[in-house]
Parts: sequence; structure tokens; C-alpha cells
Amino acid sequence: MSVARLTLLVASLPALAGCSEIQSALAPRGPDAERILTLGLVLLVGAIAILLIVLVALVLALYGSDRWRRRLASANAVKLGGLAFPIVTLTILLGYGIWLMREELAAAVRPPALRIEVTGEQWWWRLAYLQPDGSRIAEANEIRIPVGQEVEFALNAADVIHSFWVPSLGGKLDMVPGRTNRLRLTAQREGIYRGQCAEYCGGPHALMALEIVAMPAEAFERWLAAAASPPEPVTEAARAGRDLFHRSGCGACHAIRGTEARGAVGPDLSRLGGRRFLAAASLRLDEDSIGRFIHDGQSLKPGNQMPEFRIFSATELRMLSAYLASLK
Ligand code: HEC
Ligand SMILES: [Cu+2]
Repeated sequence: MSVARLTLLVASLPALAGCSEIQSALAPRGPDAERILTLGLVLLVGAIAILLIVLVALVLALYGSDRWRRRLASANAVKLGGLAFPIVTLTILLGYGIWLMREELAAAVRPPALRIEVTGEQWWWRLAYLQPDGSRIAEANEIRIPVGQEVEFALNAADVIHSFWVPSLGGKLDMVPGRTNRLRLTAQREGIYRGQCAEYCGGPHALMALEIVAMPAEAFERWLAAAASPPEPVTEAARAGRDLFHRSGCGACHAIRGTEARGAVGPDLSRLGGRRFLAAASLRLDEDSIGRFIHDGQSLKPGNQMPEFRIFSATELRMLSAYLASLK
């Protein structure tokens, strides 16, 4: 890499950090992410201090006076620097780490305000909001949570190992087939926090992202309660789209609450129109992109598990999109 290029790269780093606030461990928006950042900074400063000490010792050993060189070569220097120092430093660090984690350990026993089950699928996120009465509300890809409340995520995987990571809110936790890992997160402010599957899971792994939308508690409750009464399509196009959806076999893989579509292979579409993105946060959602995904999904998200449907005319695609976008 040329010097000019390197300079350009280094100069653009602050700008890059600025635009990634929505997905950055350096911009914590919850207590868990804050603790991780604190620990990271303590480790960084400590590592820099130790590196400086080692460099000074190296310079003294190479170019220092005979007295310094003898001191550094003595058995005492090895015992102190090579044995006592690491044992003391690592013990202090371990104690500090455990002290820092005391909140997490305490949280594991108190009931969370809300439980959400997240299952990693190749290459999207299956969601279920667990209700106090034991029922489950299915969703996909976009997670809504009440701001300021502790949410427990029960993390599973359906096929291969995935990893759940929303850096602004907390640490990363793997999703392993056959076991449930639990993660608590609290968003301190309203906002949108982006995450990414953090374990390579094949094919379009890089296009397996998600968003957590933290909203005021009452608005969240209203949104969740509205799941019980799915909207009926009102426009002519949306009604035609609904009939086409059910005629075309989409319901074999997708579910829409309150309709005959009960498939569980692909994402639940009951409230697709209310999401900001399609296909695991890889495509901005609007009527146009829904149609494009149905027709050209394999070029937009290469390798994804939904077959392309090339059978529809432009008008039919518009009807399907109008219907799906009306589901909120
Ligand atoms: C063989 C199963 C299958 C069939 C049949 C199928 N889909 Fe899909 N669909 C999927 C899968 C799997 C995904 C997830 C793709 C991804 O993001 O990786 C998906 C994703 C989608 C999405 C984006 C959902 C989201 O949460 O972002 C839309 C919209 C969609 N399908 C519409 C349709 C329509 C309309 C039909 C019928 C014409 C249809 N699908 C038929 C499996 C299927
Ligand atoms: Cu993945």
C-alpha cells in the first residue's frame, strides 16, 4: 500500500467511526455495552503501559550503561518481571472482571420485563415474543423492545452456528443448534440499533443483519397487542395481491396471522409492511423492493433459501407488494 493511500485510510477512520454509531461498540447505548467498553479501555491502556515498559527495557538492554544491562540480565529481573508481575496483574484483572460482571450475574436470577426467542436460520432471524400467558407472537428480522426495560433473549439456531451481536447494546453470544443461550439487554434510549450475524454461517452470511428498535413502553405494548387483529387489505390492488399470494403457494413457506398461510419455512410475514428492511436488514423495504425480491431475490441476496418467482407479471408483482406492504 502506498504512503498516500495509507494516509487517506487513516484520515478517513474518524469519519467511518462517525457513520457507524448505529452499530458500534464504541457508542454504547445500554449498561452491558458500557461495561464492555470500560473493560476494553482498561485493557487497552494497561497494554499500552506494559508495551512502553518493555520497550524501555529493550532499549536499556541494547544501549544502556553496563549497570542497567547487568540489572536486566539478573535472575531477580526475570523473577520480578516474568513471574511476579504477570501473576499480580492477571489476578487483579480477573478480580476486576468478575466485579464488573456482578450485574450480569445478579440479572440471571431476576425475571426480565420481556422474553424474546431468537432463532438463527440460514440466513435470517426467526422471532417469537413470549407472552405471560404462554402464547407466542411470531415475527422476523426486526426486533422491537420497550426502552429502559430488561429484555431476555433466548438464542437458538435451527441449522448451523450463528452469533447474535448488537454492539451498541451488549456483547456477542453464539447461537448453537440444540441449546439455548440467554442474553439480557437493556436499551437506555429510544433508537435503532443494528446487529449482524457474527459467526460465518455459509452463503449470504454477510447479508444476515438485524435491527433492534427500542420504543417507548406504551407504544411497544400497543404494537404487540395489535398483533392479535391483523389488518384486512383495503385497496383493490392489495386485495388482489392477497388472493394471488394464497393462490401461488407462498403460504407453504410463509405464515400470515389470520389467514390460511401457515408455512414455517421462511419468515413470518404478518407485519412485514411495518419493518424498515427486507431479507434480514439487507434491502430497504418499500413496495418496489418487495416486488424485486420476489422476482430477483437470488441476485439481491445470492444463495438465499427462497426460490425466485419469475412467473409473475409486473402488475402481479405490484399487487403482491401492495398486499404485503399493507401488513403492519
Ligand atoms: C420454499 C419456501 C418459500 C416459498 C415457496 C416462498 N418463500 Fe418467501 N422466503 C423464503 C425464505 C427462506 C425467505 C428468507 C430469505 C432470506 O432473507 O434469507 C423468504 C423471504 C421472503 C420475503 C422477505 C421477508 C422478510 O422478512 O424480509 C418476502 C417478502 C417473501 N419471502 C415473499 C414471498 C412470496 C410473495 C412468495 C410467493 C410468491 C414466497 N415468498 C414464497 C421461503 C419461501
Ligand atoms: Cu449467520
